[in-house]
Amino acid sequence: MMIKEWARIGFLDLIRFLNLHDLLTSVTTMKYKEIKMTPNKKDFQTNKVIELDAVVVGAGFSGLYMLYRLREAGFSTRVYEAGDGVGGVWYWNRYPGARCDSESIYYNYTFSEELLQEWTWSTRYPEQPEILRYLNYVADKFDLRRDIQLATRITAASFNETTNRWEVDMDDGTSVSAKYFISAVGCLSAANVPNIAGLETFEGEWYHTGNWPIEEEVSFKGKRVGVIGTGSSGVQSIPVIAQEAEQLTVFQRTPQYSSPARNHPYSEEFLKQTKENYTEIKKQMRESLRGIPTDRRDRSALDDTPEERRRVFEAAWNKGGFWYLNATYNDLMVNEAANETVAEFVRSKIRETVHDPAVAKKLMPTYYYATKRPISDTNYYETYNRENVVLVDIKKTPIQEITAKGLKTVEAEHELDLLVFATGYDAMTGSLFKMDIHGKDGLSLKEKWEEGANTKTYLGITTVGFPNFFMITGPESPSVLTNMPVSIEQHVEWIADCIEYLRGHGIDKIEASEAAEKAWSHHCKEVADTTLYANSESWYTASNIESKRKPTGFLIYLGGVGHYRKICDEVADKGYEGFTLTRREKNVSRQ
Ligand code: N01
Repeated sequence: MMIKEWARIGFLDLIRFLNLHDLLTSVTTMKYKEIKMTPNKKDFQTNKVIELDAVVVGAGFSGLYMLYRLREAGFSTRVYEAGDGVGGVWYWNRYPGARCDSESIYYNYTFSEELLQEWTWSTRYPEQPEILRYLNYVADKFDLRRDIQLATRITAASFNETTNRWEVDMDDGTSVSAKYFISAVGCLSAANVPNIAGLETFEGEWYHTGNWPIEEEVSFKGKRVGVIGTGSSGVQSIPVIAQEAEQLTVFQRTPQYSSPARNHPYSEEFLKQTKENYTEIKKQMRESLRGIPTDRRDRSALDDTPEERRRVFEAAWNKGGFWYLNATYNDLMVNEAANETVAEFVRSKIRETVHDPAVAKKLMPTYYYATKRPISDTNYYETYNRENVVLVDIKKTPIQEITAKGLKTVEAEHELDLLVFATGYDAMTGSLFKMDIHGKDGLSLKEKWEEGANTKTYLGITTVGFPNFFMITGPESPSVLTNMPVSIEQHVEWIADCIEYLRGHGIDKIEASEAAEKAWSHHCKEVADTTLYANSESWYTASNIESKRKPTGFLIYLGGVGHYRKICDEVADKGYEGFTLTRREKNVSRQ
């Protein structure tokens, strides 16, 4: 099936076909009761129960905008953030070489024309400190900090069926009550340090890329450094570490498809043109497949001759960034033979770049292109030509243990002073599971999603059994396969509009219907099953986490940003089709 055909799959038709209309918007009456809080549901400093309209978890891209939208609409809202500063993943990911692989002019909020005009990015692919500065600028510009509580982790949240409110507990012992509980935890924020025997005996320093020290400067100078993992974080950090370390040993389990980012400063003229055209750029981003206005050629890779194909791939390679390579043909992810053409193109580049043929061979992936997230790099493959860099294939010679002096594979012991875990995240659900979330009848989110979240959400925003709970970029939404700020803005706006609708219609409780959830999950799976992504062995399917090794299926909706937006809008236009809305008898609004 061609990608353009995905757009024809009508989710709402499916709902109609399954006769879900009768289940929709079943309005029951229920007397709104006074909130009864257990004694510990208090702020211990003031000894008062804090009652809010909404609690938002996390102060990254999602949490900041959610706060802004809800506050603008007059809802009392508080954001809780575990970090000491705003920024979410951009606060924690301070590893060397950390930068964004979406182009900066697209990787920003678009909701404020003033902000678009005021902020100027320095380079095409911005580094972590610049993105963090941007998010801090946003927090200040919109006066968001007064409603953000930093250094506070939400540990638990439970839905009180008598009050139809969430009771939310923090790690400082305080609790609040909120009508709406909104997750803005991000998809990739629960760091995964694999359970390798002996780590506690290691006498050197060790760090995870996603939890890089904040105050302390990590120096690689004169050190023997090991990096485990060659995903985006490994591929970005390896070339930078190699320049400083005395010796760098890379422990690679699976090679990656990576293309050069070709990062560069923006010219003043380009930035001026961009700012003048943001209205059109924004429209293209919102209607696109992946949230970036790249023109995906509506042509099969197999319709071109090998020479013509090579020319097309070369042009994309030279433009820089994997998004361009992905956009070369419309069937790279749905046709094995087409996929092999781009896979072989990248392998040919590795062959050309890496001097030692044995090392080049180790670096060549053999799985379908982009079924692990592709990467944009700066001098990644070139780094293996350096004399101080060694590549160890730990699929062939697995890691046995970490010792006091370094890391032992079945073949050799590698002495190390510093070890970097670039081993990724418990993605999509890991951060949600860090909180003990309970819905109706005490149902725990962890238990509900024990076998994978991929079969149990409605629109990737809500899940049955957890009323008044919303997830920004949750499992089964387009999220991480798109330019994130675009998907984040769409979710935040949809959730804010929904909450305003509930207030306007005197509705106390919103919950997805089982039938709608089933239909949505079925739709997500049927779209994924038409693609090569269904074969993915990566965090896309949670197969990187030992405890989740059971195949969970694909966790992301592949229908595309524009198409997904239409579905969500149609659901809202039809009075929140697929949801059960419970009206309160008396209009005792707390909002
Ligand atoms: O993590 P990953 P990441 N023993 O899961 C290996 C986003 N991101 O932090 O492939 C040995 O991709 C694992 O091997 P394998 C982006 O979406 C964006 O790099 O499972 N090795 C793999 O090589 C990205 O996709 C930016 O066989 C082990 C690596 O560790 C996502 O975050 C920058 C292992 C993990 O790769 C995650 O990227 C950075 C073990 N036990 C990240 N366990 C931007 O540019 C895992 N590995 C925006």
